[in-house]
Formats: sequence, structure tokens, C-alpha cells
Amino acid sequence: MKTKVAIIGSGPSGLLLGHLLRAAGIECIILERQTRDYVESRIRAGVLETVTTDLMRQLGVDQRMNEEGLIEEGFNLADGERLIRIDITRLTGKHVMVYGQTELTRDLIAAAPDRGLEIVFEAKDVALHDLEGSPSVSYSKDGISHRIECDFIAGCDGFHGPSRKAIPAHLVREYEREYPFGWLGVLADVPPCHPELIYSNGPRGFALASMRSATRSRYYIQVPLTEKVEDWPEERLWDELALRFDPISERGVTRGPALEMSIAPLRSYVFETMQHGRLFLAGDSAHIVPPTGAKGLNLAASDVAYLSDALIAHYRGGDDAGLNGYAARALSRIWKAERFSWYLTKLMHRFPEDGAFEHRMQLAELDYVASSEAMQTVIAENYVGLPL
Ligand code: RFL
Ligand code: PHB
Repeated sequence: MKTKVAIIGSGPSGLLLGHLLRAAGIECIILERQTRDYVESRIRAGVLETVTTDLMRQLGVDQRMNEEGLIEEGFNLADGERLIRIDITRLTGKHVMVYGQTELTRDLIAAAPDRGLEIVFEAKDVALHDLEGSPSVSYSKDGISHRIECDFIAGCDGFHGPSRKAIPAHLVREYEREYPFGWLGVLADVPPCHPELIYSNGPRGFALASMRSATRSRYYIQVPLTEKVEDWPEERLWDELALRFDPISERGVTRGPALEMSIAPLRSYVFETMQHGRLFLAGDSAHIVPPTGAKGLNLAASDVAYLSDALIAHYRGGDDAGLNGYAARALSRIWKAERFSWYLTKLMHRFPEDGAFEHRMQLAELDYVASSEAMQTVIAENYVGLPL
């Protein structure tokens, strides 16, 4: 088999890239290790920047998003006692949208056949070959081996995929920070406790009240890395959420059966070697942010906006400036989103190594944010997403 661009991974980065290339008439194919069902039911991000919603609109796959997505004109930071509202729209003229990554993924997969975008699910043993010469990707499906020869490989296979690992170790420049806690998340069909998101740094630690719709809530709390989902019977989690959000939210926490509960570790990571020969990395394969800034999916979208521009320029007129400059262009936005996610993580969580002084610093900073429009503007313009 032959194609122009072999894309590994059908998360948001691979799917958006595939659609952008197909819309420009460029042949490509997506290889995905998991089943379609698995990919479509993975619960992850919830907040989309304009960068991401604009791509969905440009691709004409925005109908359900326009109908069901919630426009968020502000969000709240809380210091345990009070809400500090960040009025995104007044401060930046923009807004974000609550629309689940799960829904976005479903929309992109559903639209693929009509747009001539082939996705091979359950592609096993994906391996990359000859990145500096004539690249190809091999895989097996139902016990049969396949090889796809291509011009370029897009590594959109997330943090654990094979693409990043195919880059020779001596070329690698990477930066990492792990955090000593994770987020325990719960999704339930109950109305959210508050009309807008609340990120809270209260006496019992960090918690986030988010949502997917007017009838579906998503909550998270900070937990030590040693804890497991089994340590958290549903009632224990609802009790904890009620303690944190009942005093500060409009309606208080409504309980309901959990549709999903999971623990995600928090990490900051940048793999600066985003290009090697004819391999280009995009999304979580090249960088991870802690979820506090709601940036991960949106960075995946901005990476593929740059990468699709560069590939289209290559095929239209042989102009390779975009491909040569891809990593530098993407990294300039990635590092700023890394900074913001790290900053908000530091401001809103209890770090086991921190004492009473550091907590006072957090409270003083939150008090400063509450009183300073300049600080609120800085937070709003980063949260809403920096321009492409
Ligand atoms: P993905 O989504 O991980 O997709 C990678 C795909 O590659 C496949 N794959 C392989 N395919 C073939 N062969 C192999 N060997 C393969 N190995 C892996 C995988 O099966 C998968 O389908 O990466 P992508 O596309 O770069 O997208 C990144 C986003 O998914 C991620 O950044 C966000 O979910 C992060 N994130 C959030 N981002 C936001 O912008 N806003 C948020 O509100 C937000 N909240 C979150 C989050 C992530 C979370 N978790 C669980 C990590 C909340 C949570 C709890
Ligand atoms: C979510 O709704 O899953 C969500 C929202 C905001 C974040 C992270 C996750 O910062």
C-alpha cells in the first residue's frame, strides 16, 4: 500500500489532521491500535478553545457541537471561601466551549467515510521504518501483516505510542516535571453545582467542578499517587465533593450513579525533537500538560493546524518552509501553554512538600487576582488560548 501521509493514532490530533489533509485533497490513512468503541468512549477533556472549535467549523463537522456545546463566558477560582470570577468575555472578547473530547472524537470518526478518510482500527504492532529515507509504517490486522509506504509519517499516537520512541536517543531534547498527586474524576448524569467551572484550592485540597451539559457533571479532586479508584466508594467521593462545593456553589452538589471514575497522574512534559527526517509528532506524543489549564486537547489542535498548513504548502507548491519551521512554530505555543498549566497547578494544589508559608503565598496570590483586573486579564487570555 502507498499513501502520502501515514497518521498513527485516532485521538483528536490524528483525526483532525486526517480531516484537514483530506479537505485539501491529500491522501492519508489513520492507523489506530484500539477498537472504535474504545476510542469513542474514552472520557477525557471537556473545554475547547476557539482554535479547536474553529477547526471543527472549517471542516464542517460542527453541527452537533453548535447545538450541544455550552458557551462559557467565564470561570471561577476559589480559595475555599469565595469565588473569584474570571470574566473571560469582558476581559478578552472571547469565550471557551464545554463540549466533551468524546463527542468531538465521535463527530470526527462519523464524518470520516464521507470525506474519504480511512481509519484502520485494531492495527497491532505498528512500527515506523526508514524515517530519513523512504519512510513506511508496518502493522498487523487480524493476523495479517501490512506495510504502508508514504512520504511522511504523523505521530499522533499519544504519550505511550511508538512514534516518539522511534527518534534516535542522541537527538532527543526533552523536559519533564512530575507532580506528586493525581486527579480522581467522576462523571455523572446530575446537574452541575454551578453554572460555570470552579477550580478550588480549599482547606481540603484541590477540586474542580466541571460539566458536559446542563444535566451531566464532571468533578475532580486531587488525590495522592498512592490512592486507587477502589479506595473511593462513590459515596465517599460525593461526601468529599459536597464538603468542598456546597459552601461556594450556587446549587450545591447533586449526587448520582457514576458513569465513570478514574485517576489520572499529573505531568508536564515537552519533547522538543518534534521532527526527525520525515516523521512529525503532534499532540500528546510530543507534550503533556497537567489538566489544570484545560490545554492538552487544544494544543493537539494547534499542532495539527500548523502541521496541516505545512503539508498542504509542500504538496501545493513544493514550499517546505512550513515543514522545516514546524517544530519551532509549534513549540513557541506549547511552552506558553506549559507555563500556564504549571502556574495554575502550582497555584491551586496542595503539594505535600509545601508548608504553611507556601499555602499563605497561594492565598495571597488568589487575593491579588481577586483585586487586580490586570491579573485576571493575564489568566483569562491564557485560559481562552493564545492566538495561533
Ligand atoms: P490521544 O488522545 O492520547 O490519542 C492518541 C491515539 O493514539 C493511539 N495509539 C496508537 N495507535 C496505533 N498504534 C499504537 N502503538 C498506538 N499507541 C497509541 C491511542 O489509542 C489513541 O487513540 O492523543 P492526542 O490525539 O494527541 O490528543 C491529546 C488529548 O487527548 C489530551 O491532551 C487531552 O485529553 C488532555 N486533557 C484535556 N485537554 C484539554 O484541552 N482540555 C481539558 O479539559 C482536558 N482535560 C485531559 C483532561 C486529559 C485527561 N486525562 C485522562 C489524561 C482531563 C483528563 C482527566
Ligand atoms: C473536564 O471537564 O474534564 C475538565 C475541565 C477543565 C479542566 C480539566 C478537565 O481544566
